[in-house]
Amino acid sequence: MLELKKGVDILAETGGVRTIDEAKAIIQQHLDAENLEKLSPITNEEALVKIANAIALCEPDDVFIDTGSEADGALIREYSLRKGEEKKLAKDGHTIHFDLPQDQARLVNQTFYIVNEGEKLSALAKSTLRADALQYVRDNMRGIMRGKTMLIGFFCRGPAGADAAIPAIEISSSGYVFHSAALLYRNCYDRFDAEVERKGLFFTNLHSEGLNRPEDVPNARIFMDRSWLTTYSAFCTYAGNTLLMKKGNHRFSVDCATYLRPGEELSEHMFITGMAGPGGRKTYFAGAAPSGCGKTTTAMVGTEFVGDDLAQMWIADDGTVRAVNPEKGIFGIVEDVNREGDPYLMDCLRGDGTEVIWSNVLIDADGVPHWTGNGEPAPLEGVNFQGEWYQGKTDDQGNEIPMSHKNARCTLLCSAIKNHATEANADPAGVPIKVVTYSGRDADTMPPVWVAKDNDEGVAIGASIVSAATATEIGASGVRRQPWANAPFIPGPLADYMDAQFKFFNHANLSKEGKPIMAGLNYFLTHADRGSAGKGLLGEKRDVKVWLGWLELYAHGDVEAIETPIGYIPKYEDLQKLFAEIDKEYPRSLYTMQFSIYVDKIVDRIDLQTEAYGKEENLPTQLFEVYEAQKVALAALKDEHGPIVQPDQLG
Ligand code: SPV
Ligand code: MN
Repeated sequence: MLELKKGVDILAETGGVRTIDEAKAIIQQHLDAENLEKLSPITNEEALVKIANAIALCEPDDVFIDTGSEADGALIREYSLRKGEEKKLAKDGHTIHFDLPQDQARLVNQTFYIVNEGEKLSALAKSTLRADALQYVRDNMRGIMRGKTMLIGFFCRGPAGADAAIPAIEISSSGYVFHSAALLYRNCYDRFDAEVERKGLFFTNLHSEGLNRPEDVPNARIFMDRSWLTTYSAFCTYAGNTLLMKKGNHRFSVDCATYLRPGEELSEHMFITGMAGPGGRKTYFAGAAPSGCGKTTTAMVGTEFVGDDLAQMWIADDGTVRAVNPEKGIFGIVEDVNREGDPYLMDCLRGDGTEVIWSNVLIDADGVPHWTGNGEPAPLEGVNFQGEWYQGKTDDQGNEIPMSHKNARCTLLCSAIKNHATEANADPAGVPIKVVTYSGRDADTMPPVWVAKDNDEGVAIGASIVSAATATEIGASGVRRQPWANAPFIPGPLADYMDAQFKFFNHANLSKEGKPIMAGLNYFLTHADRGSAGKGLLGEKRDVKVWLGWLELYAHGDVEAIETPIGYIPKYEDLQKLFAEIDKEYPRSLYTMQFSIYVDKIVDRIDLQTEAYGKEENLPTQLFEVYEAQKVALAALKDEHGPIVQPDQLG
């Protein structure tokens, strides 16, 4: 359930502004003539009341309205440098921002949904009662911007006018957050009122870093008020905790899709990318992967890269699934980004002419950034996320401190990347999604690629993603279930979200050609887990092109596949041809290792998922039907061929 405008509006309660006249008086009092003039095109009364309340609560010294103009962008960059939030690097347009050592990733244990009494949430979500959140905001955010400037900007999460695009207000005292917002989100100052009118709602985000001291980080909170579509964030700077147009508003978008347009719209933690196929056709993919599992790299393998993190999807009148990227930039992990795996991104990071905000990498004495896994000689010393650094430096537990944090990032415009489909990313019609993929970090069970036999099985692939924990979330460890790679961002019960997935991918309005195929991807199989004496992973980053290339062909019926109980897998000869196109030998022995069906392991996985989902209330029965049918087929397969079945025993 999603009940909008239910319970106390914390911002209004703490700001004390109730009417548009009171709001106008506060605004008049705190904005200088220039900024008043800049705010004048914004006439939406609800938006003005939100802004006035934010001012009344946070008590900034002054207020700056970001119109998205070049001049305003320059002022924001200057403000960030003046405050010391960013520093210039040797290369023109490059800056470094350090988050406090305690604030290097999403603070999952300090991130809460605000709930009303009696409201049901996802079993995987942390929540706090409305009254407690109100108390926190009152105690901690009153006057938090004293001595600072409040920056206010108007954005749209998606090309203005797109069916699934949603407008958002960003309010922060951080120049870094606003500089990042300028690269990552579409400014929609000119069309904000119209977009709110069209969509019928907007999101509001309020952040302040406060004094930005390590001792304050334990008191940092990230709140999402589902009922009032407003986020609050204090005492942190890491963009995943502060630039809440990203994951904070993604959570609201999931709610809006699930409860306001169930089965008609989806909001996913997915890249969007296109692959050129035979005859110059373009086939678009949307793919989910948990944080830190190669989503950005996969997106950039496409010939028509659209976005690397989020997708807003809907069913269009022409019977296709359409997707827009709510962002226009990337906030990408830099660890292991190198020439071989990510050539276009490396051109931006090491070449001239791209504006880049680096965060939490090592800066050497010459003002050059360095990071782990870049394939370049490492400097002996410099400054990184924890201060002075030299090779071999250890922390107080005796562990070696890496050159750059595992979650160190680069922020830049997508359009800077050579294969970016900038026009497609600006089109409110979105791109037609023909292939949907789900991937995790799975060392030992699923093959590199398999296609669901129907879309119920496809939804089950999404439901069954697992991964090893990654560095993007503080406090996580071990192997975990990662439903749709979206679970951290699903506010309501998983059953509701899952039901919307089954409805969406089987929607009666989808045409035969428009209905996407759904597939699993896994780049993380290891030699050891496939009984080989070899070391490390069975595949390499460049293989991604082959897996996507095969799916592109399969989606158009240009290749045949081998049927297995879990879905369709590629034939050796087709893969061999695709590997030849990337100048790589593809021995049959490798194919056999990668695509053999490890029956017992898959059954164990199904049992794990069945048990875990069995604990959720009102789960759609289709999921259990898919699992049960697969188990029966796997048992029959094992009876016939034993526990490990090679693809040539099936073909
Ligand atoms: C992720 O962790 O999935 C990200 C970065 O995309 S964050 O903004 O922290 O969510
Ligand atoms: Mn993400």
